[in-house]
Amino acid sequence: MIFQFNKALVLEPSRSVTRGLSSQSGPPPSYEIVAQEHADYVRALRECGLTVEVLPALEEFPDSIFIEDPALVWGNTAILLRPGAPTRIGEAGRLEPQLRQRFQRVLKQERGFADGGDMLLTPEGMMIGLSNRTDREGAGVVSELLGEIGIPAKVVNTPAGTLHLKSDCSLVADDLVLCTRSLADSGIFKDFRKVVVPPTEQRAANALRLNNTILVGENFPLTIELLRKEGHDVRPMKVREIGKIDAGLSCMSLRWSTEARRLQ
Ligand code: CIR
Repeated sequence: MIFQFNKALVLEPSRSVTRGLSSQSGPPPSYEIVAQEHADYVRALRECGLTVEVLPALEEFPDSIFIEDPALVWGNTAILLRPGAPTRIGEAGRLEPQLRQRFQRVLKQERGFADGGDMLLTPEGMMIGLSNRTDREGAGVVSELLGEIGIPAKVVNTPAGTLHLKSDCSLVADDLVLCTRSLADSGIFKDFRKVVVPPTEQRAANALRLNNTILVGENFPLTIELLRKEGHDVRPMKVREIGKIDAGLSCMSLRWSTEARRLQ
């Protein structure tokens, strides 16, 4: 059930995306190439069977293209989060009216900080990674809100130096995680089978399964091969430019199924 999606919301990249937050020292991304990568991403979502709505760009928020971070969505419910980067916290307020138009129930995190990139949904519940963006108070408040919609939550540690929990892992089947070596060794996935990304392809760990297809960065051929050997349908995606501002594939959309009721 957790890989079944029929709807997605994305936000057009703003020209200010060139000033997006980055932990890297290289050149900033080009707006034009980010826009191309984003258009390819929207096409991929549609070809995976999702109805995608594209919201207009928010120029005053350089990272607003990463719409996964200010909200969580499930079935007919949305949870507005409080993103942990000072330049991003206002994104949630801008998203609120859009979510109210589309979801019957909108809950709000009122305290602490939490980014959607730190939330990994599994068939057993939500793993919430503590990181520089998600603090213990925020994780606690989000756990309570998830409890209101019947999703149990478990708070885990994100490896030091990693932006988000999902920068280092993705669930690609009910019992199979794609992750970095440090997360594989951390014990948080002891009940899952694991595909560990090669050391040269750390960023491949942020993949995205949509229905029966897994989107993976095209610059990660070894990981693509490992997943195909597991029998998965993999669609390589261009992510080099958004990678310059620490992003991957899950962060550019909010995805849900209007049919979702219970986790299992
Ligand atoms: C940021 O630092 O917030 C953005 N430059 C990247 C956010 C990526 N989000 C995600 O992986 N969920």
